[in-house]
Amino acid sequence: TRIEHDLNTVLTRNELEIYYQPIVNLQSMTIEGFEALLRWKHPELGNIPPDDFIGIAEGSGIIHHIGQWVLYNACEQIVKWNRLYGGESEFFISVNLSARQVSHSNIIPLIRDMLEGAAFNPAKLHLEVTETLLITDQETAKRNMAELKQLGVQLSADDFGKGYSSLTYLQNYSFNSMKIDKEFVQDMETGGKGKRLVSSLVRLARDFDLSVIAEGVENEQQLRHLQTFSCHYGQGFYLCPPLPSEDIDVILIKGG
Ligand code: G
Ligand code: G
Ligand code: MN
Ligand code: NA
Repeated sequence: TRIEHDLNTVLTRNELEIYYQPIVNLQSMTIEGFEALLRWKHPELGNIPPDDFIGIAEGSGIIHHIGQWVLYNACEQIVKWNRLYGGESEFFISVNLSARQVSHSNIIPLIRDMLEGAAFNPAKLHLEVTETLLITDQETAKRNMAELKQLGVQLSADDFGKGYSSLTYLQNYSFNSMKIDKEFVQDMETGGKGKRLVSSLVRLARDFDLSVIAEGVENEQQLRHLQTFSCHYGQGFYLCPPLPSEDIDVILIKGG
């Protein structure tokens, strides 16, 4: 296909861009970190969302090159923001890893080299993984996750609750944080059990000593509910959409 073909030159043609979405502390309402979200600006097809090409990139193996590119660029960006606006507490950067990346033999040296080269505080690198991806090659994934943890980076359970066997998943991998999937956050309004589901997830996270991030916060009411549940962090269009780095600069210059 066209996408498959053009993916091969996406890096040499410099067509990828990282958008950054602030992750906000819901108590202080200040930005503490950012999620890096990949965007492909195709010269003819326009913006291609990651869901339309990540899977294909995994199939062809080019995901490893793309993943390395995201990691290096996102970390370079956060080092810059920390130097300019970080103050005493540094911002963290949260990067998505796909299945193929987590179970690839190269992931450990890749991240180790990146951390050393950038003189980057490993605890400020959060790696987001989804449970569906870890069931494909469990043994390697498990070993690599343990080694990543040894490097001092933080592991985040992305889209939590969407798959199955979520509780085994929390037991098998030593996550530092849980991201509550946006579907649950959106369901809080529809009445029924939506609110109770989210408050249970927040409590579950706390019981496992995980920090908890609610995704897809789209309005004031959702924000209030999450604050009532003492959810640590929020992320979503109501707080701030994913933006190009120049736009984040403007926000940080104004003081968040
Ligand atoms: O930004 P958006 O909602 O369109 O992202 C869609 C999906 O693409 C999300 O599930 C996200 O995890 C994934 N994604 C975004 N950026 C990256 C990336 O750099 N690497 C990988 N593997 N997935 C990404
Ligand atoms: O799957 P993952 O959680 O990694 O990806 C996050 C996705 O959610 C990104 O594609 C991002 O663009 C999208 N996103 C961020 N904020 C909101 C929001 O408030 N509502 C919705 N529907 N999507 C959001
Ligand atoms: Mn994510
Ligand atoms: Na994801």
